Amino acid sequence: MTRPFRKYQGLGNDFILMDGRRGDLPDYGGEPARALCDRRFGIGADGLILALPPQQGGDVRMQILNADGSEAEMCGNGIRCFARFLADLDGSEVGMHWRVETPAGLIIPKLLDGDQVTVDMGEPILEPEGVPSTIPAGNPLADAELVVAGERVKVAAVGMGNPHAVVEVSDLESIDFDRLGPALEQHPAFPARTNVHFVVVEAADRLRVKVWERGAGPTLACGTGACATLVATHLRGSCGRNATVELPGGPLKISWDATNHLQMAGPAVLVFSGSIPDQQSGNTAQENQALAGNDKNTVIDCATACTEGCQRPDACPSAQARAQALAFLDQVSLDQMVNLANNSVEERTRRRIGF
Ligand code: ZDR
Repeated sequence: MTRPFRKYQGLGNDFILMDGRRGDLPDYGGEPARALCDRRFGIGADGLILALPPQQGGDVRMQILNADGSEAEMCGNGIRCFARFLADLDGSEVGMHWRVETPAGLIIPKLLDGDQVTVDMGEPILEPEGVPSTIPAGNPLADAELVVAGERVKVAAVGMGNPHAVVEVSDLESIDFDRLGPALEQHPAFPARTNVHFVVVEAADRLRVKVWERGAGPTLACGTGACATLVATHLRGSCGRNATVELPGGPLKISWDATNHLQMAGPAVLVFSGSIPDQQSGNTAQENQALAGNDKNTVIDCATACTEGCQRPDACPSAQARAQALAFLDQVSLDQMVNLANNSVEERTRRRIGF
């Protein structure tokens, strides 16, 4: 068996996307995601994003797995790709929006013309515990000088559901990016690790950023990071509330609106589609079901998931179907059943021979 996937990119931040809205995807967390994202032995991507059944009244749930197999709470470029992916699958038109459940809360992407998608990214998190970071709370920005790989660096901590460290520099070329990036990603001041952004403020409405992503290393763009960078530089007084954030992969438009929400606009583009052999996937449906704690909203295919015993004895979909059939049989006489069967045979025969 194979499973279909599509690959999308937003400013060169690239993702494998898979549709599991019917609840039929295995768990790809950890090694399976890492293997699929591998650029030599796999499809190659900065992350794997799954569309899953909603659990909290949204339209759909998004799971984001980094290239190292770890799970992220949010992904700005990824959610634009996610919207384009759903639109391509479902034939959605410009103006369509989705209420997407993420571990960072409900995020709403909306289709614009061409390849553009706009996203209400929600409110920034400034309290260090929420980022999470041990940098002491500020007023309101938490920033402090940290020793990173032997250098003293002024770092601001901002959350967009996922953690970000923002470092203002005067020149992106002269920083020791390959040393400072991973050292800051793993710095003890960020207990859940962090995405790292080095920023030059070129004008009050233009920032230039270099990104070291948690779980993926250097990437060409970061949507949540562009928002966090605007928040940090604005609160330091060096930038306005609206800016073009120039990333290695291209520009994102970010604005911090009067309702304290960050709005992001940028492209999302289909690269190619394909299918993978099923053995590259993670847990079986059975293992998944056990992990999901027998969530009653999950669709179960009893024929494949329950071969070694019922996976959901307290609400078995197969038993429910049998009970419905028995109730139906109770209400219908033998003659009615024979007529029903004859009619349906007749109907199918007519259809086959084109009457
Ligand atoms: C940077 C990112 N791709 C985006 O566009 O927001 C987010 C991906 C997730 C990130 N690597 C993390 O928080 O672990």
